[in-house]
Amino acid sequence: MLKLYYSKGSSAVAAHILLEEIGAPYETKEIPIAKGAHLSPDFLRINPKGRVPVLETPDGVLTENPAILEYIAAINPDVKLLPEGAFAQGEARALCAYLCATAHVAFAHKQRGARWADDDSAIHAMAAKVPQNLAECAEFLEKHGIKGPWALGSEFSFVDPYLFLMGRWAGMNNVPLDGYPKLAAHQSAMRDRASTQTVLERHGLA
Ligand SMILES: N[C@@H](CCC(=O)N[C@@H](CS)C(=O)NCC(=O)O)C(=O)O
Repeated sequence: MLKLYYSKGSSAVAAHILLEEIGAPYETKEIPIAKGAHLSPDFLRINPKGRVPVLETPDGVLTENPAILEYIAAINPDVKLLPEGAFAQGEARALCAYLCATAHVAFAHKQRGARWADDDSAIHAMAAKVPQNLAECAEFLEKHGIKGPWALGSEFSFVDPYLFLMGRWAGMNNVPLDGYPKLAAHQSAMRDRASTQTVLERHGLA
């Protein structure tokens, strides 16, 4: 059985929603980042990066949101959450890569600036720029990232729970998505899904 290691309110929300979409039993283990559990020796043995989400699978441990999300979709072909064809799959991966390496990293500069600088004023300056950077990410996603109504067009896919995180990253930085109609509609469509509602409840975000 799959086992998701998560911290409440973290980016693990995306994989959690996807597991609910699949509808098969899965296990979870909470790793509260606020209590430093992600840096415990036990957890570091599972993921030496000290990050969540982590997915334990019958084949081994997977880390990184894009890999975890695509894997869950790929092993459940009946649920049809992996787009068909090499090009459509490439587009899905490109969007996941953007969310992972650009949008999520832009968000991380708010609290994790010490990863990129030692100087307090540089860390402060990076944090101050987060709203602007996230607004630029939202602008890009609105114009070039999301086809609508779902990320890849008419079909819901494994990318959608990941794109949903953009609302949280933006919201936590006072970047309203109202000015981005496709993104705002996507947020609302995601919130209408039973999977999202279950997971937001479990993460204390409902
Ligand atoms: N690139 C990784 C990023 C994972 C990540 O940074 N997760 C955050 C929670 S959203 C975390 O574990 N933070 C703990 C830390 O940064 O020390 C992914 O997409 O899975």
